[in-house]
Order: sequence, then C-alpha cells, then structure tokens
Amino acid sequence: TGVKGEVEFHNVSFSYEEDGNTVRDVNLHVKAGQTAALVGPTGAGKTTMINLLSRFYERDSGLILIDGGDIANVKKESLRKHMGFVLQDSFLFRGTVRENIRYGRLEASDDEVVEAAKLANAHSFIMKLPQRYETVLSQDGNGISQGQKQLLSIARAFLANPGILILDEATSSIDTVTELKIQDALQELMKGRTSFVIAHRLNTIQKADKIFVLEEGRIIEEGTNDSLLEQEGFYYRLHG
Ligand code: DUT
Ligand code: MG
Repeated sequence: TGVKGEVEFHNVSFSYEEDGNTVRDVNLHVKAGQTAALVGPTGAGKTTMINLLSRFYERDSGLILIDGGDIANVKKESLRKHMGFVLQDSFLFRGTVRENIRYGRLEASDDEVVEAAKLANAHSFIMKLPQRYETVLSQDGNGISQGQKQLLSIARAFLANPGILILDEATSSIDTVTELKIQDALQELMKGRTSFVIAHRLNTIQKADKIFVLEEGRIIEEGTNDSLLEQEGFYYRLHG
C-alpha cells in the first residue's frame, strides 16, 4: 500500500476564516494500523480534522506527519493515493458501475474490479442491475440506494488498497440488511490499515483503539471506551 500509516498532529491549528479557530492546538498520535474514532458535537471540528489530514485545506500552524514525514512536503495527489474515503455522501460520477469502482485506476483489470466488489459485499446487488457492471450511474446515483452507494465506495477503497482510511459514518437510516453488509465489509477493509472514523455508531466507537473527543476545535479527552468511561467526563456524559 505504500505507507505504514502512522499519523501525528503536533499543535495543529486552523480556521476557515480570519477570525476564530476551528481547530485549536490539536495533538494526536495514531499508530500504524490503529483505528481512531473522532467524536463530539456538531461543529466540533471532526470533518475539518480530516480535511487537514487529506489537505483539502492547509493547516495554519503546527505539523501533520504520516510515517514521520510532513504531509506539506508531499504532492496532494500522491498523498491521497495512500488514502481511501468512505463518506456519507459517497462521490459517484456519471459513468458505469465499473468506472465508478475503478475511479481512474486504469491499471486495474475487470477481474480486480469484481474481486473488490465481492469483498465490499456489492457484487450481488450489482449483478441485479439492468446492465450489471456496465450500468450507467448518474452523479447522484439514480436507481441505487444510499446504502448501495456506500457499498460502491467501499469497493472502490478495496481496489485502491490505501494505507489510511477515512470513514464518515452515516447518520441517515439505511435498511438493516444493507447496514449489516456495510459493517461486515468495513470491518474487513479496516484490517491492517490506519483508520479515522467520524463515528456515530456506538459499536464503532467502543471498538476503536483510541477515541478522540472534540469540542469547539479542541481535543478535550482521549482514550479507550473503558478509560474514558472511568474518567467520568464529557464522554461519560455522552455515552455512559
Ligand atoms: N466551518 C466553516 N466553513 C466550512 C466548514 C466548517 O466555517 O467550510 C465551521 C463550522 C463549524 C466548524 O467550522 O463551526 C467545524 O466544522 P466541522 O464541519 O469540522 O464540524 P463537525 O465536527 O464535522 O460537525 P458535524 O458533526 O456537524 O459534521
Ligand atoms: Mg462533519
């Protein structure tokens, strides 16, 4: 995959506008292969942290390191090649299912696309589409459900085989069967990769190696589910 996936933030601050800080002096360390959960109220800065790690925005100060190297010294395209994104609004484009899974990775064979779709639990629904892998999707994925869109973005991530995964868990309701397929595929996808999960499901949060609790751009607590519950702080009041 190219990177081991150790991630560090050192005194990182950022704001979208001149005034106010959206992310304030954040420090975090996630070892290669670990799962980090970002939790906290709306507007706390969870998505912004991910935006900074993937350089959709540039930090104002501090350091962000991957495997000890400053991400500011890496081309954005090379940086994102090592990252897989499974987001709430998975980004589909107008094109066939196959093209959407391949996502510009022209070297991937048709067999590899199908293999990735199978790993993502997406193959069976794809085979029921009118033209199967050749079915043309519109940008908003007409004719397929929210959950199926997520399965496609998981297939894309399997094919890309990134060292670092970014997951933004759905808050919208997805039918139980698809939800189980998503959970099962994600568990497999996360194996051996550093994962940052903007977590809403209690189950995901509890299983994380490290939970970071954000409030108003700061990390106010961090630890495992057990250690945070013991602390009886903010996390305890949210989830205890
Ligand atoms: N913000 C902006 N401009 C943007 C995005 C966000 O000013 O383009 C502000 C809104 C909020 C703060 O930054 O006050 C943090 O937003 P973020 O989206 O990071 O919060 P979140 O923790 O991801 O919230 P949610 O749980 O609602 O997704
Ligand atoms: Mg967000």
